[in-house]
Amino acid sequence: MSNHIADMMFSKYIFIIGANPAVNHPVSMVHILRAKEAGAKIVVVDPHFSKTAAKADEYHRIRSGTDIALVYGMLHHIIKNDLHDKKFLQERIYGYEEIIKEAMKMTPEEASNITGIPADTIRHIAEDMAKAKPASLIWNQGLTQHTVGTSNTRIMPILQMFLGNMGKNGGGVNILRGHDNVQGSSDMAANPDVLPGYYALNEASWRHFAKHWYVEYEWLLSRFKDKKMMESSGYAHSTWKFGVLEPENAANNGDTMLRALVVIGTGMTSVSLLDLQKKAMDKLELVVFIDPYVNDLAIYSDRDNDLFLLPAASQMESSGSVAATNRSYQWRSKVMEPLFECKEDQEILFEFAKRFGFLEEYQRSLYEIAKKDGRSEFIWPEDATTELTQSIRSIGLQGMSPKRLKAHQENWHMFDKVTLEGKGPFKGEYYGLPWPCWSDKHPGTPVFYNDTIPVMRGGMGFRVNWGDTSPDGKSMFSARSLPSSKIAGHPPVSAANAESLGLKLSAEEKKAVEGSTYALGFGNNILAEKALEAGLCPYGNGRARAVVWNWYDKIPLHREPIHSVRGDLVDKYPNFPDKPNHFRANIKYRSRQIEKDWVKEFPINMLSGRLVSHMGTGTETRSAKYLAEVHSEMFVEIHPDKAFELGIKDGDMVWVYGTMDTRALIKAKLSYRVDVNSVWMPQNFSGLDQGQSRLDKYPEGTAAYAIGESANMISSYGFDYNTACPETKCGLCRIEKA
Ligand SMILES: Nc1nc2c(c(=O)[nH]1)N[C@H]1C(S)=C(S)[C@@H](COP(=O)(O)OP(=O)(O)OC[C@H]3O[C@@H](n4cnc5c(=O)[nH]c(N)nc54)[C@H](O)[C@@H]3O)O[C@H]1N2
Ligand SMILES: Nc1nc2c(c(=O)[nH]1)N[C@H]1C(S)=C(S)[C@@H](COP(=O)(O)OP(=O)(O)OC[C@H]3O[C@@H](n4cnc5c(=O)[nH]c(N)nc54)[C@H](O)[C@@H]3O)O[C@H]1N2
Ligand SMILES: [Mo]
Repeated sequence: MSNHIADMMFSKYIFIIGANPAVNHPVSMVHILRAKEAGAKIVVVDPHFSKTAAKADEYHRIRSGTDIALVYGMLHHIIKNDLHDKKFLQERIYGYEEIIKEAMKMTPEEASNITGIPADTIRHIAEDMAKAKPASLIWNQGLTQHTVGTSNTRIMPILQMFLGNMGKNGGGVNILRGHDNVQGSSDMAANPDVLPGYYALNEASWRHFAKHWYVEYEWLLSRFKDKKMMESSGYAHSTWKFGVLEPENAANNGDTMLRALVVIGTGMTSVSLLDLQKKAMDKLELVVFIDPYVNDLAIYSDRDNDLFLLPAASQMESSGSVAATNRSYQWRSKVMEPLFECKEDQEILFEFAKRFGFLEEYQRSLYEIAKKDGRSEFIWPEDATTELTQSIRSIGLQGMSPKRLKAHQENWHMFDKVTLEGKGPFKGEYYGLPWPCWSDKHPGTPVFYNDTIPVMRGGMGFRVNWGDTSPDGKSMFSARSLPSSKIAGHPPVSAANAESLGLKLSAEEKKAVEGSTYALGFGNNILAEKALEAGLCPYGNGRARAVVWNWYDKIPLHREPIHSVRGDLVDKYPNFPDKPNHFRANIKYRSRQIEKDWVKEFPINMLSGRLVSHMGTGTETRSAKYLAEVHSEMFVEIHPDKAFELGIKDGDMVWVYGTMDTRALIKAKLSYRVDVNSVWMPQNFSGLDQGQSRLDKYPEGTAAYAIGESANMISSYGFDYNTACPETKCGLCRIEKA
């Protein structure tokens, strides 16, 4: 999220595309509605008439998976009418000319053909948004769960850059994050292709963390089969099953098949192709679930041994730092001690490390941090927070500390609710020190990429992360400077360039930072602090890349979903070529798309989303009596015309057939919220396996109060080309009365 939620008070126009905050982010929705009361226009683009759409000034129905075509259609009109911010593009963006070329190809008429939104409406949205200054853009899972998910998340900031809406209050790209602390878990590297803080999987990063963890690099290396595996992405949440079921993938995994699975903090039935997941689980030698509840996937298992449920403490029974959707870190206090035999997650992991024989190395940094403080025992979670804030410098967590975070938590009343600015002793700080927070004096950064304020007020340009020049020899530095410095665009600060950037280091300081960069420091924060003193942002002042030269799609391109309801467009806008070794699995794209005429056999587009009373898989909320009562049954929304055609009445049970030889038994709910070619269902149910109840698989006394078919039993095959996020926001199905 580039801005923050209350910052929408400054917006004149809020474009919500692929998000439904009225249901999924009710608190954010309050801010959006306040902005509306203050005069902002709310526009929703969604294939489903959502509750957010019901509160909007305008709602436009889009065919799912076609948002890129919509944005190019809008850009076509914006560029033709000279409504784009040329100065912003020229000074701060690399490769925008390529976007212009592509936009000129996508007339609003062609965009209309692809998206289903009338061409005049596309022109009207484009014009209104361009003229509203500033406009905010909100998205969420409606954009990410597609083969083109990453391209979606690139085209939206590109739109905002063309409109000059980045780096401004009331503008920006505002991705409403999912779970509590999902921002924190991605900062901590819940992703298999990075180290914490998004450090690349390479030797320099491993050596950096080896220092902060007080272990030898060689010891870390010895934990892997070889250096290549140490520097390769792991299996993803969505691809591990292929590492069990498809022997060909062993070649991507150090020549072995997966043999064990440990699940900690995910419900699992949330991942597409649930049937394959179940088959993979039953083939493993060992399966462990670490969860406060009976994990949803566990009850799908037919195995009768080597499956363990380890009871984890809940968030109420643990404490620590968590990151909010706007990059603010907050301290969370324990409400109660863990009940019965459950243990906090870290205690379970410590027990694992002990049995694996590396507890001493695992905890060493905690003891070292305690030692520096004159203690012989470490304090959890304070010392762990110190470790992570000191080591994660790439995104600037080093200015945070348990002390600072706790002080913010204890003084909520001292912060402005709209601007996040502190008062009294917190004057000059922003609530939760939204990263980057470069030093213990830095205030945090409430709005990304604002280069019109000094760095010590949260100013910065774009990060310089891909070298100083592009392959075609263009500078990757901004043409502008921050008001705190005369130097325009510049590289990330390092020991090697400190002097040329005007940083003043004593001989002693030079020695202390030798060979280091702002991101690879250890033991001191000299480079970042000297950069701040010189008015510079430690990570450089660069240009955003509209062209990503090292990716298959160098600019975002519309590609039809693998299972497209518009079969007539799949050759004109083909999906990606198949991708070998994608998070260790060989993944099909185009070959699957042309395997057959999918839409002939499965003529209905399948959408899924969420219910306000349930969370994720529903594991937790369907185990809460009152919430289970609010929505107690799985359902599928079908347009009345389609239902009539299929002989289905409201409340009938129907079989929904997916494209992977699976089906689900679900209650039909007739609704105009979907168009005639689409159905919508919540993702929050599981416990029913293609018509068969799994209730008897719960250990005694633990069964959920409500169960239902999982949408992911019938979701289609398809994964984002960069992240492997499952394509659960479109896909095809066929419906028959049961
Ligand atoms: N009550 C509740 N709140 C939650 C959750 C929950 O399960 N329950 N889950 C949390 C989590 S983990 C997350 S990530 C967030 C998710 O929050 P959201 O992303 O808001 O959730 P969804 O309802 O899955 O999807 C949002 C909208 O995208 C639309 N959509 C689908 N396909 C497309 C498309 O191709 N283009 C466009 N423009 N729109 C499309 C859907 O119709 C839907 O209305 O919610 C969080 N909050
Ligand atoms: N069809 C379809 N599928 C989807 C989506 C969709 O829109 N449509 N959305 C996707 C998205 S965005 C998401 S985020 C996923 C949601 O997917 P999940 O993250 O899989 O869903 P949750 O049910 O929230 O799972 C959290 C699990 O962690 C457990 N848990 C809670 N607190 C703790 C704790 O402190 N420690 C431990 N160890 N465990 C804990 C809970 O009991 C639960 O089992 O679903 C994805 N799948
Ligand atoms: Mo999510």
